[in-house]
Amino acid sequence: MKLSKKVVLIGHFGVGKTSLFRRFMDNEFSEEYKVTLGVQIKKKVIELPDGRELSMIIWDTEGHSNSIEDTRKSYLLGSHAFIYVFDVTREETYATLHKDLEYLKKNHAKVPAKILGNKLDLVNEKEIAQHLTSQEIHFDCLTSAKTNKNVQNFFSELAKEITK
Ligand SMILES: Nc1nc2c(ncn2[C@@H]2O[C@H](COP(=O)(O)OP(=O)(O)O)[C@@H](O)[C@H]2O)c(=O)[nH]1
Ligand SMILES: [Mg+2]
Repeated sequence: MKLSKKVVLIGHFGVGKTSLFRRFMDNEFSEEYKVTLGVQIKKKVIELPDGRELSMIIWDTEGHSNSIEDTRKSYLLGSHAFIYVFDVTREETYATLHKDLEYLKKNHAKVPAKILGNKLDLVNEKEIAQHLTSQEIHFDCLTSAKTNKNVQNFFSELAKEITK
């Protein structure tokens, strides 16, 4: 049977959702900022360590400026995982993290949400990790869509987790 999972990128505008999407899908990156309108959806077939094939259907949503509740409900429905992306250089992009996670838990209780701090290339990793921890921002991974740091690894781990 063909394995297929829907994974949705969410988070504030400009945090790098589309860049992570492009990096993962096509190994490309651009400095140019083009706002995503609505959603773009692409499939990538990856091979799991046990030899099975997984179709990861990634939804790159336009994001929000205020709260996850502004995201269209239909984007979130039927997901197997959420990737909540924030920008490590912009505090306002993780200020609503706790509230947004609560919303997801309440409305999509069974769907795992991964927290990803992006634009790691712009900061010192150790310092930012300490800062986030002191702010009680718990993250699963820190990435750079620009340098590709931790991106492929993050998606591989996620693929394993949602197919266990
Ligand atoms: N330095 C750096 N810039 C990034 C990174 N990821 C995205 N950007 C830049 O941040 C801006 C917003 O990125 P985008 O992917 O469109 O964000 P989105 O609105 O969340 O989809 C663009 O100018 C990107 O080039 C990163 O890891 N490092
Ligand atoms: Mg985008």
